[in-house]
Amino acid sequence: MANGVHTEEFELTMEDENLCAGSAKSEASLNRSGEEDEVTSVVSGRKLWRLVVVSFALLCILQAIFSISLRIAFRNEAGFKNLTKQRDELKRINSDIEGRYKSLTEERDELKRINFAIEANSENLTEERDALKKINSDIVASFKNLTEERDELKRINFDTEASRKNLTEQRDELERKLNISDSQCHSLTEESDKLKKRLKNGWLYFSGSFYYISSNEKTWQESRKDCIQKGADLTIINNREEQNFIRQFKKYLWIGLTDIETEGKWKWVDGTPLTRSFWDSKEPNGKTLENCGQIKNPNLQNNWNDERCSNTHNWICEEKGSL
Ligand code: MMA
Ligand code: CA
Repeated sequence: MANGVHTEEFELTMEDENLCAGSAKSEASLNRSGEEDEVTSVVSGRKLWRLVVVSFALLCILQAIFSISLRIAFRNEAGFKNLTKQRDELKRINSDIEGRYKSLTEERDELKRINFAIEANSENLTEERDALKKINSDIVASFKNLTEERDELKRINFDTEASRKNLTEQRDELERKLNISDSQCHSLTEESDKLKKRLKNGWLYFSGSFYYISSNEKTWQESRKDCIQKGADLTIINNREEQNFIRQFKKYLWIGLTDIETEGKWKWVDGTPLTRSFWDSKEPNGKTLENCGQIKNPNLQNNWNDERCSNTHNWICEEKGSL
């Protein structure tokens, strides 16, 4: 189609050129047929002719331009439609852009307003920031002081705790000692009272023991019962010193010695067998009739006698103890 258009255009151009060439040939033949005397009229005719030719040429040129314009216009009709379409599309795009522009403008204005507000607040915020910085600085300083104070208090508390623990231990120790002392004091007081009472009631002290000598007479069994009732028992003689101590009272006295269980097998009232004895020279002689021990002749160093248990005599009790 494009080639067809070009061919048509070329033919028209050639036609125009032939027309113009024909005009030029006519002008040349007129020039050749003119007379000298008819110069003026010829000149005028030539001028007119030239005018005609020029006008015709101009008309040719205009026709050519017109034809070309028509061809171009015709050829561009589709392009025109396309351009219209593009224009509409561009219009639509432009409308969109305008919408967006409007929206952006509004957003810009909003941002300007916000920016303005921010700028307005910026100064206040800066002041507040500086104030907060100062407050923060004060808090940091205060925190440091408090931390130091806390550490100092911790140290003091630690010392106090150690001191308290030490004091508590000392107190407990003193209380323990005091309790012991109390207990000992109580015990000693009781002991003292007991001893005072004993001494007041005629008890005698000798070498780690208290002795009681009866003022009446009883059988051996009743005598022993009395001693036990007094918290003591009939006397056990362990050595010469004790023997002499008892001998000095110059009385016949039941002592805590018996062979009542087995004849001849003498035992003390605490169950221990007799090992150190102070029998009179002919004693013991009572066999199964005399089964209870007795201090008899005070003038003799060895003065024990076996005696009938049912006889009545004074007796001597003994209880271990100290002053
Ligand atoms: C009493 C009695 C005896 C003792 C003789 C010693 C007469 O009996 O005490 O036990 O052996 O005296 O003479
Ligand atoms: Ca005897």
